[in-house]
Order: sequence, then C-alpha cells, then structure tokens
Amino acid sequence: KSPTYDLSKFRLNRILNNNSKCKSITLLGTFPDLSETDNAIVVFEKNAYRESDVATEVAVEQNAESPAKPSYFSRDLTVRTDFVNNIYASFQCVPHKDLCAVKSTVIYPATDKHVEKYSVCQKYLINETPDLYETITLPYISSSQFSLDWVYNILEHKQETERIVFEDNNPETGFILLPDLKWDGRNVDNLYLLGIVRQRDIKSLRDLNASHLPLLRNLRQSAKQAINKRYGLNSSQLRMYFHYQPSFYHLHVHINPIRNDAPGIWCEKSHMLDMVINNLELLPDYYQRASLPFVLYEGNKLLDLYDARLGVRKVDTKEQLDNDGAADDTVECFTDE
Ligand code: M7G
Repeated sequence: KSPTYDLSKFRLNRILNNNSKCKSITLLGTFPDLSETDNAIVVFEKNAYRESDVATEVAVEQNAESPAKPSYFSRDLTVRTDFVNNIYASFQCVPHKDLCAVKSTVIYPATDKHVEKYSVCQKYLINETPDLYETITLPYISSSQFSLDWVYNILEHKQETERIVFEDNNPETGFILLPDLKWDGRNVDNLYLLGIVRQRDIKSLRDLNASHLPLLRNLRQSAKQAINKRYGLNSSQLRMYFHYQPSFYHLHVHINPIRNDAPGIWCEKSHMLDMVINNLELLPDYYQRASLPFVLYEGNKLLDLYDARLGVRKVDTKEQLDNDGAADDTVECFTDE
C-alpha cells in the first residue's frame, strides 16, 4: 500500500547528506500530519539541463508545429548581476518557473536501514570469498534486507505500469524494463532504466550460473532493441551492469548511457552485463567460486559482523600491508592444462 502525504508539510529533523557535485540534498524528517514518529527521507536534486531548453526564441518560433516551450533565453529570464569586470561577468539567473522544477524523491515511512543508506559515512571494502558469503553475508541478507514489495508491485502490474518501456512475459527468460526511481524521465542524456527479471529466486550476481545465460542474453538483446526503438540510443552507447552488493535482492540490471556519469556507477560496485555473461560462458559456476569485492557503510550491522571476523576497521600495520595477498596462495588457480 502506498501512503499519501503532502510534501509541503514535511518537517526537517536532520540533513543526512548535502552533495554539491550532484546538486542534491538528502533530508530526514517527518510528516507530523500523519505521524510524529515515522521517519521520512526527502531527496531534492536539481535536474540536468535539457538541450532543448536552451533553444533561443528564434529557433522555437521557427517550429510552428509545436507550441513555444519556455527557454532560458526569453523575456521570462530574471537576471541579477554579481559583477562585470573587463571581459568577465557573473550573473544569478532565475528562468521561467517551468524550468525550475526540482526532482524530489520521498521514502516514507523510512526504516533505519534507509536512513543508514542515505547518510554520509565511512566506507570499507570487503573482499568476499565464497566462504565469507555463505557464513556471513548470506545469513545476514536472509534475515535483514529491504522489502521487495515495490519490485513485486512492478512485476504484478500494481504500480508504475504506465512507465513500462518493454516487457517480456516468459517466466524463465522474461523481464520488465522501466525508468529507475533516480531518473527524472525528461532527459535522454541521463536516461536511467532498470531491467527487472521475472524469476524471483535470483538474489544477486552471486546466484548466477550458466543456466541463467538464456535470461541474461535475452535481457541484453531485448533491452537494447527496446531502448533503440524508444529513445534512439545505439546499443554501443549503453552501459548495462549489476551492483554487488545490491540494495534489493531481486536480480535487476542498471542501464544508462555511457556518455553520462550516472549516480551509482562506482567501479567497486558495478559488474558489466557483458563481462558477467562472458564469465559464465567460460566457467558455469564462476560466481559461486569467485571472490567478489563490495563496499560496506558505517552503521550497517553487516560491517560489525565482518569487523568481528576480519578486523575491517583496524588500522593497517606495516606487516599486514606487506602480507597483503599472501592468503591468495590458498586460492585454487585455474591454469591452461
Ligand atoms: P540496487 O543496485 O539494488 O541498489 O538498485 P542501489 O540503490 O544501491 O543502486 C536498485 C535500483 O532500483 C536503484 O537504482 C533504485 O534507484 C531503483 N529503485 C528503488 N526503488 C525503491 C524503486 C521504485 O520504487 N521504482 C523504481 N522504478 N525504481 C526503484
């Protein structure tokens, strides 16, 4: 069930993150009208520029077909001069109100896990061996993870149905392609789509084996075709990847254009779909045998479990740094025979 709230009634308790590079601010607060105690997270993010919004009035008027859209360069622009110095000038501009929309994401009610995910904090890299996955990560994610209700709502056509870009109903190889929560849906330059698989028992990359190759190949091909048809982007202009660890343990692929630095494309978290397919072609149980690095955030209980086993938070000693990699001797190596 989706709660209804009035965003203007939000009351701020704490700023969780203020990212000047992404031009976004993440706020923790409540909707007192609904509950004094339930936490709400609100993310405000300035939209990326659309190239069509900088058309000059002449260019807009030339196109009699479509009504003139607001442009930055029109009478609606209010300009305040900061300074003019020789050939240099600086202004504060307020464009037409239609160009000032701010993308706003709300999570309500937000759990402690959401607050942790959206807060700035210390991060640590874990090199997860198959044994560490079985004994630490898997028991933890089985008992504590974000609800997948939003994923099932999409798969069952209960929510976001009108946003679906493409769907394939095959229970084994099918998936739904639709805009990610992070995309404002306006600007193809920062397009961000999700491919959510129909199969419900694949938690993450770790569960993939060669039996999933038909699914992965179908996802790669059909998503590329659908994106080309709808948005005119070439298959060679797209980046398709999995996150490890994901936040949501139902297999999904992130898709965005390579020319844009989408949020969340960090190398320590991303595994390209092409490489995943190739790894499985070479070694059917690659992801059950591989060590997979992933990042843990301060405040996450899984970090405490790893710290107890591996001493992740401990300051490195010179001996440790010298011995780094020594444990690799115990790892089975695959060589040409
Ligand atoms: P992830 O790799 O599990 O986690 O990706 P991440 O957030 O650490 O990247 C899940 C993806 O699903 C993210 O890119 C989210 O922005 C997106 N997402 C999350 N929710 C709750 C929704 C939703 O309700 N609708 C849609 N369309 N996307 C969502």
